[in-house]
Amino acid sequence: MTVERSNRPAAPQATTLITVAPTGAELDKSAVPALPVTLEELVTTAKECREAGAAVIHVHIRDGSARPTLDLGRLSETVRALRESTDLIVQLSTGGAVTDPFERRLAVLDAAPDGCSLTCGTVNFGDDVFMNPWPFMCELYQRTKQVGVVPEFELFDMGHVAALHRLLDTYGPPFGGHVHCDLVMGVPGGMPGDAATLVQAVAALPEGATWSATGVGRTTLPVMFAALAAGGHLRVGMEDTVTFSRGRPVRGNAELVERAAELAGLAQRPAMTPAQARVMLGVPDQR
Ligand code: KMH
Ligand code: ZN
Repeated sequence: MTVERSNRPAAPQATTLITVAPTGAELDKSAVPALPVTLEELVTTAKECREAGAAVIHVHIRDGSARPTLDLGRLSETVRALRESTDLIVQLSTGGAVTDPFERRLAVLDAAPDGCSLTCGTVNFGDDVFMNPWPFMCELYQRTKQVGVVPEFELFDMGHVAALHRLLDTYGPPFGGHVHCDLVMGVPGGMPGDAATLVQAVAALPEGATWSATGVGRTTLPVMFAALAAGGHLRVGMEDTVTFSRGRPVRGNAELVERAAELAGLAQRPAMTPAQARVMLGVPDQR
């Protein structure tokens, strides 16, 4: 599907926003021992990633058995702990796991994060389906505005870009006043993780929007290089890739952030601080 180019996203910035997505909902701790699944592991990872150049943390949490959960008590405790131990912008996932019901995903906002993810459409997700029907998107978007949480629009496919335009046309700008998107590329069932697709998606974004990109699995590096070349920001982390280089597993999230910061520095757009990211994204200071 082709989405018409209607306008221009924001001009490239002098610095690069690095978001770390350390855990995700899909991987098993038993298969990936370096995955942070306890609150203690998550806080340690967050501190290391902040040190390495991250400004935003995209958070999925696990229960006592390391299974994905949207338990509100745990989510609230996680937001508190991350705020106490770092100045990272705390973005909770409203995507959760593919099995999470819509009501639980909406209730994530009650944990009062700085930001949340908001996926702009349903997408095949490997053998599963990640459900984001239009009424759910609308409900979630309206709630972000009511409670003052800044959404990041997750775009897995070109059709999601069109749905984002529709959402903004219908309900107006987000809380914070700024549109920031994340192109999630290379998911089996979504848009491919390559430079040509990235350029096409960026050209279709709303006027003034900023954007990050993340390439899942082996598309990590091509998407990172393409995003830097096109003036975008970066999301990295073990949610998206657990292989650092051919045959070498990721040892921890911080080395993915370090690599992203190094490449951003080489591109003459070093990593931005959380304070700079708050200004760009329209996220108010920590409450
Ligand atoms: N775990 C995926 C089904 C998000 O965080 O908002 C959804 C996901 C997107 O990770
Ligand atoms: Zn996620």
